[in-house]
Amino acid sequence: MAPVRSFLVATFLSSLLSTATAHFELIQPPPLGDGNEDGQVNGPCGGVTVNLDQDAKTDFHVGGDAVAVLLAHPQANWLIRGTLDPTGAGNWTQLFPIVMQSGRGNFCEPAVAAPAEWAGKKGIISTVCNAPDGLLFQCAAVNFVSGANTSPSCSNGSAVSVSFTGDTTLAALVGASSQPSNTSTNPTPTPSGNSAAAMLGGPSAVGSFITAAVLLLAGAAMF
Ligand SMILES: *[C@@H]1O[C@H](CO)[C@@H](O)[C@H](O)[C@H]1NC(C)=O
Ligand SMILES: *[C@@H]1O[C@H](CO)[C@@H](O)[C@H](O)[C@H]1NC(C)=O
Ligand SMILES: *[C@@H]1O[C@H](CO)[C@@H](O)[C@H](O)[C@H]1NC(C)=O
Ligand SMILES: [Cu+2]
Repeated sequence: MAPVRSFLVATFLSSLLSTATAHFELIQPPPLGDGNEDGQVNGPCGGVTVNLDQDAKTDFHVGGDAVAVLLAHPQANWLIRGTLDPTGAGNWTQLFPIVMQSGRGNFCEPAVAAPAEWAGKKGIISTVCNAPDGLLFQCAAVNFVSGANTSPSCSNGSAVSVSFTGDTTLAALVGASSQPSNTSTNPTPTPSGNSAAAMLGGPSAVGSFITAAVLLLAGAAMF
């Protein structure tokens, strides 16, 4: 390996190590809490006590609205869930299939839907990150409103790729009705030429795990 190249690799690796303690941020809807990441290991809401009567709330359209996060780890799985339970203690409903993010940076899912009957009620949107250092939690207090947000303003980081995945740890954090009936076996992924984006647009998650793995290996091979 040429000296310049090994220097670049060393610089890259040390930058990885220096950010290894960072977790994630919920960007949209605006999160509860003071942004202190130390509490994030505590469920259900990152150590924040929720008070839906007093907490500042933003509107969340049950027909589809944006959930955006910033991941400081190179890879993690995401669960997006919601509840009307004013404490966040339970009754969590899964609002989007579990996905794996590869690459640090922003992930924005612009059309996360909630049950239609939640419109007109207050509740909590929560993102749970299954990261290399464990489960990490953040919550947002919202007013669920009818309709869909047709102009969500958030974007994906250029280094970020996202694909459907299975994660029994995350699946266990939502109610039985929204869990897969059988989490002991995952369907065998089959290779696919579709991009992760195309797969996220449709119901088929098959092959996304392999897609993500290939992308990771391709990234590693560059060094
Ligand atoms: C949880 O959901 C059940 C069924 O919808 C409901 O009866 C119960 O009151 C809910 N509990 C809380 C704390 O919201
Ligand atoms: C889960 O799926 C496997 C394979 O299809 C099956 O053998 C097993 O009985 C299922 N378990 C449950 C609890 O449904
Ligand atoms: C971000 O990427 C995911 C996965 O490809 C995609 O579903 C989503 O629509 C993208 N977000 C935006 C704002 O384009
Ligand atoms: Cu972390």
